[in-house]
Amino acid sequence: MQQFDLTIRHGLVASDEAVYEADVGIIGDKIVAVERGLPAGRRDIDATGHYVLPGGIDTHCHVEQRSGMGVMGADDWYSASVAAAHGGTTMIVPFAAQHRGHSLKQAAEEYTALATAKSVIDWSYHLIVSETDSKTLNEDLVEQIRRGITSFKVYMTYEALKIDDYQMLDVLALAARERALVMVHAENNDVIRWVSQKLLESGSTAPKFHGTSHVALAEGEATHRVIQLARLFDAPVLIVHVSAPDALATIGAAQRMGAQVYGETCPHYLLLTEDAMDLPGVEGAKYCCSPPLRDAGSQEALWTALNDGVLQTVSSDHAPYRFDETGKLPYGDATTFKQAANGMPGLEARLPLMFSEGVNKGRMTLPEFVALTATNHARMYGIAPRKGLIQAGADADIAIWDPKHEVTLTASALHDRVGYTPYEGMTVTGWPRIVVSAGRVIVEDGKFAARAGSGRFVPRSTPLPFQNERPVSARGQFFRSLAIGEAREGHTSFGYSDRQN
Ligand code: DUC
Ligand code: ZN
Ligand code: ZN
Repeated sequence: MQQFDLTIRHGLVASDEAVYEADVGIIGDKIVAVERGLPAGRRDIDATGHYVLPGGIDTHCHVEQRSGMGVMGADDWYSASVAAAHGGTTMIVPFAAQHRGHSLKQAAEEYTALATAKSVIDWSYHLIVSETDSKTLNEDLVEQIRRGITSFKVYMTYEALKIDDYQMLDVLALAARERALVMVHAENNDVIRWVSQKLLESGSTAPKFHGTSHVALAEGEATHRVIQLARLFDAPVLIVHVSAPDALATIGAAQRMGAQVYGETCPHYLLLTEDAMDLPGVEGAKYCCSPPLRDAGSQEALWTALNDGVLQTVSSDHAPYRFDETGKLPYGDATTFKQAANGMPGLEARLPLMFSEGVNKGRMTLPEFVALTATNHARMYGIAPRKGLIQAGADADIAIWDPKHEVTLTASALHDRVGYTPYEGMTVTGWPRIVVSAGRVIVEDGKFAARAGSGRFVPRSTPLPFQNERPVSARGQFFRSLAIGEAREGHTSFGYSDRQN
């Protein structure tokens, strides 16, 4: 047997299904053996008392990206990937955003250049599609999908990014045809706009009114609407950052009807409540995100939805806006809830929070934790089997996890450039002692060693919903063919009737 470059021995390996004793042998960037009793490699790590976990994959984070409100985040690909690595995440998939009037192709190329130069861990990106002209959809987007960018996000709110229902139909039809996954920010724009306007007119400007304006039924309505639009084509959709029971009920009902609907939530919806937006002055702006934080009942519903499989992924939705004029407070203390940048940081703390609050508190098992933070992301977004599991043939992306290590979260101890953490002062139990990325030890006992640009682009294959594809209904077939101009009288799929479905 060839000598291993690196071995991780005497630990407990965890997958999305089981936890078991095994050693891991690595040659170059790949795992080549997972079994008991492996001989020591050139470097041998003693993982006694540790879990050996697949490195986290974060498929929803905003890195070096201008937001829908036009604000640039504080983290670039270097700082974001370094922060991710410190928390045990070994692949990030942020967003290359097309802003209106700009080319999708150019957005993708510019973003690729930034990531190539700076990321310290492996990466891909989704696209944000804000235009639906033929060049964007039929040329640029198709080209991107074929080079391995097999998912993209659309917004139903934010004036600068949102697409209307007609555009959504074009997007969903194209995604069904090209086997790409549509991620949706589902909130009813006009409800938010109307409530915000009335609140501002009445002088209600404090951060807590962000929550009032993004009322849960606005999320529920948009979630229901986009699911129905997707069902026209039997197109899969993934609802990102689900925050409330209204949306959860809609997603669950659609799943029970057999619709290919998936969902994601984030640690802040599980662990924080709307009360945080009601801190004195503008302090609450730190906690404004969209959809907003909800109440304790919503938290319980989200934990249950993770257990029941209604939601498949937990992402950070890292949105790195500083608590100053560059991000949260463009008008200082006079900033209204409508002007504060939306989102909060969370890349580095995602795994520790989910481990400490999820696994340690008995809300999920270790395999569920692995599924929700790594394996499901890999499968859902076409990264498996290369990543997301510890198995022979996979990339050697591993977090060697000390389940007893206590860390008190503070802005200064974390590695992003945001300057605050919504979890300031909270102690978590469980942190990665060593992080391995593509066979390289890049974090060891808090010390970091990897150069900017050493992460690699990972082309993604077909997302899970398109693998083992279920038969498309007569309705789906008809509207898919209508979208490509093939539904004509005399054509086999013509004559679809709602009575059939
Ligand atoms: N949507 C996101 O996905 N992230 C931050 C803010 C938002 O509206
Ligand atoms: Zn969003
Ligand atoms: Zn986001």
